[in-house]
Amino acid sequence: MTSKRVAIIGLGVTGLSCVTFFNNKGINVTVFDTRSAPPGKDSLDINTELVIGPLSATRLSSYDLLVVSPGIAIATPAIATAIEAGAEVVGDIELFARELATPAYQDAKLVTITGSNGKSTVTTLLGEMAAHAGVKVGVGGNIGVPALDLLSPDKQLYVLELSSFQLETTSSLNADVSTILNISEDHLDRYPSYQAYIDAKHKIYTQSKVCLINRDDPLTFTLQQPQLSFGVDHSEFGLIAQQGEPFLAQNQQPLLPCSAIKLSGKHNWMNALAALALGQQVDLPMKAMLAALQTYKGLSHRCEFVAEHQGVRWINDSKATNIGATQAALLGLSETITGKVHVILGGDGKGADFTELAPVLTEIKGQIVCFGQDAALIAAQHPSAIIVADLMQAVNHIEQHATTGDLAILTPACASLDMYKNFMARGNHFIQLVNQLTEASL
Ligand code: UMA
Ligand code: ADP
Repeated sequence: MTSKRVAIIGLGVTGLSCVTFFNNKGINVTVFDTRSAPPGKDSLDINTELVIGPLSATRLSSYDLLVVSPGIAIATPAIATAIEAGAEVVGDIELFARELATPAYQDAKLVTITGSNGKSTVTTLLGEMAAHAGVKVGVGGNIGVPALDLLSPDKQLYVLELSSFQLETTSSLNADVSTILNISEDHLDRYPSYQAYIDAKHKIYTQSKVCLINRDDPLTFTLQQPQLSFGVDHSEFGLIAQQGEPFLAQNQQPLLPCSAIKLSGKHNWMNALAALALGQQVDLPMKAMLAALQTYKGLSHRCEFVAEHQGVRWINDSKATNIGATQAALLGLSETITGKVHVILGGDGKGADFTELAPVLTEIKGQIVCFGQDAALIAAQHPSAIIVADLMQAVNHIEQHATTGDLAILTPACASLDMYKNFMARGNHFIQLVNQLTEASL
């Protein structure tokens, strides 16, 4: 690799991790970024060349290896031209995979996780399970810490959350076990078709010794063997009832009552089963995994309880950035209350077909309030849905209509980028608005 000319495309956290990786090997790279002020600019070593502005096909074609960040599509014309001219294209996960295959890491195990929803929850949960078992674990990937930054010879296990973008440029992972948790429409602004998105997700199985599928989602199925499965019925990793109470189970043997899991909603029981199946494949003791399930409270902005105000429970699910996540939240949480559900939806729909949301909205007896760029597209799915200007108006509208026993949830089914920096900023704004309601009534 040393004689190759290497270009890093994108100077976000991924690009920076790649620069560090090559610099540590004594290899000089050139960095390209189309943004006028890429976020990693100030952290870049002054000896590393940075080219800012539109990507040039001629210039990129003079490199042997293009390391493309996940936020940039490899179909971008300048990159596509360079590939046609003979350049090899990889991403940071491919660099990680090649490094993990070297003798320094021969004893480390690898679990890879993808899916449209639940990736971060399962990835973090599995990390907690490993930590409970005393295993030295590195947890990262799409969840935030670039995979290359995790590499260290003392780690016994790596748990990587992988996006479809990352999988597009990856071919050499040799994971001990991998899963596609579920597939529903997402990122249709980036892919030419839904099938292209599904195909990118399935690249995870071809780079894995064992595949974990979701029995309830045929889009996760594969012909590749060996495989194992999780799902709501009782086979393999599944659910059973004992004295009317649901239990997590393996081959119909009870493992833990679902009521003992800290995470709420049926979709999280599925996430728990997936984590148990993955953990068992890399030899984590069942006892430690079950202990972790009873303490792990979940991540912020995922069906997170905010406050109870005048008998109404307010829930922040800002991370629901696609239709599948919103469906899971509305179905999973409506079973847990006696009153009505009121829902706030909207933002940047990323090209999704919102007619798929209509059936679940039909079940909503409370207010359906839409805001943001695609508010009209969503409001068109239910006759009584209303459109408001912003999140503050949405919260105030629901406050005026909700009564004791109701649940009010921000579960937008959209990305936040039309109005916020990211889903965290949107969720934090929602929390602030709800807390203001509570304070005003004191
Ligand atoms: N960008 C440009 N020009 C460039 C390079 C990037 O405009 O030359 C834009 C991209 O279009 C994108 C943004 O900058 O909007 C960030 O892109 P990036 O590739 O620099 O991203 P990183 O900062 O390296 O973060 C990436 C993942 N981001 C994306 O896939 C967009 C992070 O996932 C991930 O945590 C990080 O690597 C570490 O692995 C974020 C994400 O939104 C959370 N992922 C998507 C999702 O979960 O839905 C896939
Ligand atoms: P990801 O990393 O795939 O975006 P997260 O764990 O961050 O997944 O959760 C994102 C959203 O998806 C949240 O709104 C959460 O409530 C919802 N969610 C979590 N697990 C599932 C699941 N198994 N099926 C459907 N939706 C889910």
